[in-house]
Amino acid sequence: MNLSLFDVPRETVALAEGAVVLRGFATGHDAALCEGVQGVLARSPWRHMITPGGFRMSVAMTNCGSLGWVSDERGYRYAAADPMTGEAWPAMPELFATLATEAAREAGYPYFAPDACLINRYEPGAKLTLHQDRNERDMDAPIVSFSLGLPAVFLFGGNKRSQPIRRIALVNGDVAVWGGESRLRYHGVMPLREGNHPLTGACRINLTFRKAG
Ligand code: MD6
Ligand code: FE
Repeated sequence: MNLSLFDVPRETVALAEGAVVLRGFATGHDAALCEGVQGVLARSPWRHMITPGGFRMSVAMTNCGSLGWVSDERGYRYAAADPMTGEAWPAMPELFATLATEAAREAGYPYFAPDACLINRYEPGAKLTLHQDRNERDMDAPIVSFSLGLPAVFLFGGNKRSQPIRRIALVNGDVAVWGGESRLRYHGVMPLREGNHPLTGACRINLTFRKAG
């Protein structure tokens, strides 16, 4: 094995019923995942979507897979075509789907077959306010979320917005898997701190895999 300064040994951390962080799960695949992201970007570039309330999101996004998450003045939803290009979203790289299925299995969800991968880019200051993921049709399927590049502080609350919130550091290679009793928990990401990562430079990239359709 070839551990660098940025690698984390594998470990499973329970967050709540149905939710775990697989520390270091994707560390050995981080460069290949980033290459996959570059391939997606060549056809569906980063963009800052607009919230239904009319605000520009600080996180830049794109998607791959047969469905992609989109937001605009009309609301949040999944769409088969990229509204920016009018074309289908780029296909999900095989490695993405394979790793997402394997991470879900390790977390106790043996049949996860994602049809959507939302790709998020956080630059310093970018954040995701507390939200629930509720646009997917099948709430029995978990969400599988890969962190690449700079570390972030993940906010993990309860099923009501008012419940207490835990803070969890997510670093390059960590994978959060989220389902069952935890599927509708509120969560978010604190404003990203400045930094430089050998893989991604001055940003964090997050891949969240869903069964959306
Ligand atoms: C992020 N993730 O980590 C944003 N949602 O950048 C999410 O919003 C998320 O990580 C549901 C389940 C896991 C997640
Ligand atoms: Fe989310």
